[in-house]
Amino acid sequence: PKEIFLKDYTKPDYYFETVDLSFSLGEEKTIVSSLIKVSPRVKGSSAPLVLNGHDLKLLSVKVEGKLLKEGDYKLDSRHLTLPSLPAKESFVLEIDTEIYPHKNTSLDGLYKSSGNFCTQCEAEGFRKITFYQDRPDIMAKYTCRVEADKSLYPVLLSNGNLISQGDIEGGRHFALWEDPFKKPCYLFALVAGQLASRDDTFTTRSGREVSLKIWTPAEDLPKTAHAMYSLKAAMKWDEDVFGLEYDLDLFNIVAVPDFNMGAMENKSLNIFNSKLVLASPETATDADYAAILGVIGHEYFHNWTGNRVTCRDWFQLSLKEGLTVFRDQEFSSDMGSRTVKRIADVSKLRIYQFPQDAGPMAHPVRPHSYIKMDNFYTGNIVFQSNGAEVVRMYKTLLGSEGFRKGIDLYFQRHDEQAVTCEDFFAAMRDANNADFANFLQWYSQAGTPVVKVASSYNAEARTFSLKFSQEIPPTPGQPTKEATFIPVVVGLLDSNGKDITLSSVYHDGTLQTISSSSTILRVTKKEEEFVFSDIAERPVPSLFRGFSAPVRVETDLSDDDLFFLLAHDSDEFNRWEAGQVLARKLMLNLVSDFQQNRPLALNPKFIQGLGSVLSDSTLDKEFIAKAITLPGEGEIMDMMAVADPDAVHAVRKFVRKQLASELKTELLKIVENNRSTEAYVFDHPNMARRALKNTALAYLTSLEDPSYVELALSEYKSATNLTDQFAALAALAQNPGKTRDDVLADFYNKWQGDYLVVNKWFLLQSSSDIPGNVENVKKLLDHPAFDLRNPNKAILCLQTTIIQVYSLIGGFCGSPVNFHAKDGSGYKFLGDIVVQLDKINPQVASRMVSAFSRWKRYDETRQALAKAQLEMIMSANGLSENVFEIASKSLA
Ligand code: BAL
Ligand code: ZN
Repeated sequence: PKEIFLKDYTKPDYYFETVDLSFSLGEEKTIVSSLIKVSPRVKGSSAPLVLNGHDLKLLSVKVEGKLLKEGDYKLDSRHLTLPSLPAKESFVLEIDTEIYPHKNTSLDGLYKSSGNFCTQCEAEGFRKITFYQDRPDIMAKYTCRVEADKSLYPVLLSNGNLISQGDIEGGRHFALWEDPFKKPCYLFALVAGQLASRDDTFTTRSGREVSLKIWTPAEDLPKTAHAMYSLKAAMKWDEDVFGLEYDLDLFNIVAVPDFNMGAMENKSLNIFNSKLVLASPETATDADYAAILGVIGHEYFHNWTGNRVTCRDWFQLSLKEGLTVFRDQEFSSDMGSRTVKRIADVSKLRIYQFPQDAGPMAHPVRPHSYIKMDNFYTGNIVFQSNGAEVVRMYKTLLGSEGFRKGIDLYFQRHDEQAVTCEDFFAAMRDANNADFANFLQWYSQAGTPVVKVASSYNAEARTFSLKFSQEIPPTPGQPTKEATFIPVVVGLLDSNGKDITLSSVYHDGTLQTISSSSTILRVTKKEEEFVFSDIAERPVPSLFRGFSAPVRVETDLSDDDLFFLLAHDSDEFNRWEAGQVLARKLMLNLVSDFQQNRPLALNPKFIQGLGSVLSDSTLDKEFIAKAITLPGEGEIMDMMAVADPDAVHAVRKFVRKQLASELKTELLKIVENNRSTEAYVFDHPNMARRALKNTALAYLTSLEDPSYVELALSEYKSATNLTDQFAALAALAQNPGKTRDDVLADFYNKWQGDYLVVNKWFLLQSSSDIPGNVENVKKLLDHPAFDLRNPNKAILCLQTTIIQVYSLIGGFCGSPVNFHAKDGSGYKFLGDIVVQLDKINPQVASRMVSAFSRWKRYDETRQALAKAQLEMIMSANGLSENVFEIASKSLA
């Protein structure tokens, strides 16, 4: 496989001005005709035109209407090369290809999902549809004619506006679509099938009436109300916050059961994995509702950040994704609780991004090279969170107004262009005349910076000093790193826990006056000091408020300081953070006790600290739920020199049970006081109430006390929505035994007709930490609702395959104690699955194989077992480039 480098980027020799596509969809084959107006970048160019193409049968090529003979072009398994072309300002190229969507299980290009045709072209799927310059800097205006059997595919959709439609002979019909905006081919989309729509309208602030349609199978339409609400909220929010209006008269969303990603932002025809569209109180949880809001927003926001202005090349992916993830985070924050959303996003960063940045797949926000671009889409929903943090730092440094000025200039300069991360940086800088020092390092250096902070108070001089040192650990191909620009938002607490009004800070020979309770320190060097003056007593510093930079922080704060911050910090995020730092320290110490066979004992001050948060009625309920949730096992393992899944698991379980036992009276009160028999409402107060109640219930049930098990069973039975019902099920499923088995069986019986709910049932079991769970997961593979093992069924009925692979296999890898089982059973299970799955869907297989990537973090026995599986995978016949890249880099 060939590695592609950013440094090798060259402009295309030919541009495409217009593209007229025509699809004749059929059961056995589909004919794709394209007519492209081509113009050389340099007049009179004699460069060959190289087109990408994969799994295509070429039927014919014409240039200026003249049919080319076999010797007139070169065809290999990945390219069609036209060596001699007319020396004209522009010419017409026509290509006919034949493709087989019903056999396409990669879900990349044109494929069938539950009997309907649909497409996924990002990053490089368009080359599986027709020969094309499949790169984002080729932006053209498209028309698309779709023709199909009318009874099988009554709905025919593509990008832009519907120009005409009608019946043709043989029971077929057609629709002609025209997209007035230039776009790269990765934003092309086509859908054909038996679909019904929920219809609504949105009037933009300049008075354009936009028709909104959400397409699903007719029986699912009642479950699209929340998606429609989310879309309209997103449209309004983008106008209010960024002044960005929708630019066409029609916006379509289609939900399909088989989709590699969460969703896709194709121009005016977003395609979604159905789990991110369909919701009803009985079949979706609060988390699903929140995810739908965020992802509908995300894809809609791409219309400007991604579609109107796109990436010059795939190395710039963060230009659109980092920015759009940031925008969807802000949208969700404004629709709910800002602190809780920030906590959730930072947790994801710690669970997914930081470990990746410390492993063999570490890459900068803008990578230098890749083998398979798909491998940068590292989660089916969550990805590019580092890129979003970089965008957030611009906002932190510039403030909301300055950030908005930068965004305005970005669109003023680059509308309908394909640009780079530097272009975004330059717009932010120029609009604000800002000094961003060495900020650009964030784009080119991999790895998570480690920032150490030492504090000292000088009572005589009434000064308080903060000394920072930063270091970025080595990553593959980058042994040494430069300092980067780290914005540190700081406040100082007095002995009453109140913010001190800061008056001035001395740094680098200059004295800066301030008059506020928090300030931003610009840390740009490997080591530097900031000294606050006029500080009457030793303060407790609150550092990196709101998580102002995506770094790992090590401070000299004592446990007492951290308990003080947990109790008093005016920055709610940092209250949570103080509790997490304490929990991590405490758990790491207990891990060492466990490893040395010392008895485990939980610090009573920690119990007391969390107890006070638990009973503080002034706090937001969802915040309390987050604050009493312990850091995950992965986070603790991430801090160890040699990760020990068994010890970490035992310790986390121990701490949870201790907390539950000591705080049971308060926890029980919480469960009792936060029930509701009212109809389900998706709003922050109700979600917060449910989150707190269900967190408390899980704690209590972990005690395995019959009265609490009874309580959870009664919550399960009396629940009026899936959030409460599923939470009670999950609480009960913690403890192996008959109650667990019975309640899981009951849940399946109730929901077997709804594949999205069944999916959650799979995930709950596969990610379970009950001992020896690999055997249960193997049994689930043979469950009638799961069919990866049967390749024929997998192809015919992808619906129950790809979504469930994420749940069943991905879920299993998310349970450290079972995936890393010392006998190697978890590794063997995954190794076998990856080889099978790679033949069906390489993109999903490569996401699964990533679970092996940090094998060197474990003890020698586990290392040997994991390495053997990676080697077995590498030796498999016909390995995809996707899996090859991850497996080979992991072994390197
Ligand atoms: N552009 C890939 C899908 C997404 O950003 O949601
Ligand atoms: Zn996106």
